[in-house]
Amino acid sequence: MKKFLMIAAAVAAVCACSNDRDQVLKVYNWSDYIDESVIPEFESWYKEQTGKDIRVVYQTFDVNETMLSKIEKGHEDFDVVCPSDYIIERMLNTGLLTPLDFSSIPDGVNYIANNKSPYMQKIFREINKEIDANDYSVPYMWGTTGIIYNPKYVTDEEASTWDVIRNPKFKDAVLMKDAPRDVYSPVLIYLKQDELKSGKVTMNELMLDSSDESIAEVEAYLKSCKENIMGWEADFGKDQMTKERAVVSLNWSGDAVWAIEEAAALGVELKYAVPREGSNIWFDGWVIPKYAKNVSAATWFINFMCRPDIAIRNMDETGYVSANGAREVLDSQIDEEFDPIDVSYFFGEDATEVRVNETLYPSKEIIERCALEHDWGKDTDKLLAMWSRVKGDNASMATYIIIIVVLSLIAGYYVSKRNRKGHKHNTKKH
Ligand code: SPD
Repeated sequence: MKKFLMIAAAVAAVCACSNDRDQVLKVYNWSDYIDESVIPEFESWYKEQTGKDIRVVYQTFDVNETMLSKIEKGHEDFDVVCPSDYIIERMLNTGLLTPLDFSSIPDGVNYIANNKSPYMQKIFREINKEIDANDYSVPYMWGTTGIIYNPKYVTDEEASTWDVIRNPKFKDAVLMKDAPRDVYSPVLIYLKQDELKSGKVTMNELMLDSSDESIAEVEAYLKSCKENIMGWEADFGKDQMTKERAVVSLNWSGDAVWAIEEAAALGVELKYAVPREGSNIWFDGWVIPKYAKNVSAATWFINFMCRPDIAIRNMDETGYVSANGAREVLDSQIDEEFDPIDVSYFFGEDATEVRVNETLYPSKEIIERCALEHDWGKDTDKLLAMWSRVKGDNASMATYIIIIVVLSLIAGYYVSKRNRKGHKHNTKKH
C-alpha cells in the first residue's frame, strides 16, 4: 500500500509539473506548415539557453477563421499563433495582440533583426496605418494565390485566367480552397478586370470592397461554377492533384510547390500560374495573443523559427517560402534547373539574377499585379453568410444525388427480390 501511494504521488508530481503553465508552450499553427522535428529540437534548445524545461503542445487549424474564432470568442490561451495578414490586421484592430519584445534574448542567439527582409517589413507596415504591425508580428511564410493545373488536360492559356474554374471543359474536375476571403478576392478581381484596366478602381480598393453588390456578383459567379466544383478543400487539394483526381485547383503557391514535386515523383506533371487579371499576395506571421499564458517561451519560440537553418527546414518540408531574408536562405534555394529571376526586392540589390523557383519567389512582374487582403471588420459576417449559401447549395445537390442513388438501390433490391420469388414459384409449378 505504501509503495502504491508513493508511485501515485510521483505520478501526480510529474503531471502537476508538466501542467505548470511556465513549462508549457501552446502553439496553434496551420496544418502541414512546419517540419515537426524542429519542435522537440526547440524544447532542448530552450532548456540549453534558459535552463528551463518546456513542453510544446502543438495544435493545428486549416482556415484562419477557425483559429480566430477560438481566440476571439473562446478566449483560448494559445501562446503563439500564425494568422494571415488580414487576420493580423483584425487582431490588431480589436486589441487581441501582445506587443513583441525580443530584447531579453542575447545577441548571439537573437535571430530577429538580422534576418528580416526589408520587403516583408514594408508589407507589414501596410497592414495598419496607425499601429506598426512589425511590433506585434514576425513574418513566417508568404506567397501568392493562383491555379495549380495539370497540363495534360489544361492548356497554359486556359490556366492564365481565373475563369478556368468555370470553363465547361472541366466539369467536376475543379477543387476550390475552402477559404472565403482567398476565393472571394480572385473572383472579384476577375469580375472587375475592365474597371481595373481602365483605372476606375485600384487593386487596393477591391481588397476593401465588401459591398452588397460585389458580394452578390461573386456569389452568382461561384454558383455558376458549381458543375465544375468537385470539392471545397482546406488541405487535401494538393494531394488530389498529384493523384490526378482533379485537374484544376485554386490554391496557394506553397501547396503548388509541394504538389508539383510530389507529382513529379509519380510521373505526373503539374504547373502553377498566377492569372493575368491579378491576384493576392499573402503572408502568415507569428503573433502572441492577448490570452497567452507563457509570453516568455512564446518569444523564444518565434525567435527560434527565425534561425536560418530552421527556416530552411520548414521550407523544404512544407513547400512554402520563408519570409526570412537571410542570404543563407536564398543560397539554399538556388538551383541550376531554374531560369534566373530578379528577387532583389526581397534579398537586396545583388540578387537581380538568381536561379530560384518562380513559384516560391514571384517575379517583380507577378508581384505588381497582386495585392494584400484587408480586414473587413463586421462585414466579414456577410461574406461568411454568402459562403454558406454557395457551399450549402453544393451540399444539397450532393444530398439529392445520394438520395436518388439510395432510393434506386432500394427499388432495385425489391424488384429483383420480387422477380426471384416469381421465378421460384414458376419452377415449383413445373
Ligand atoms: N498548409 C498550410 C497553408 C497555409 C497557407 N496560408 C495561406 C493563407 C492565405 N490567406
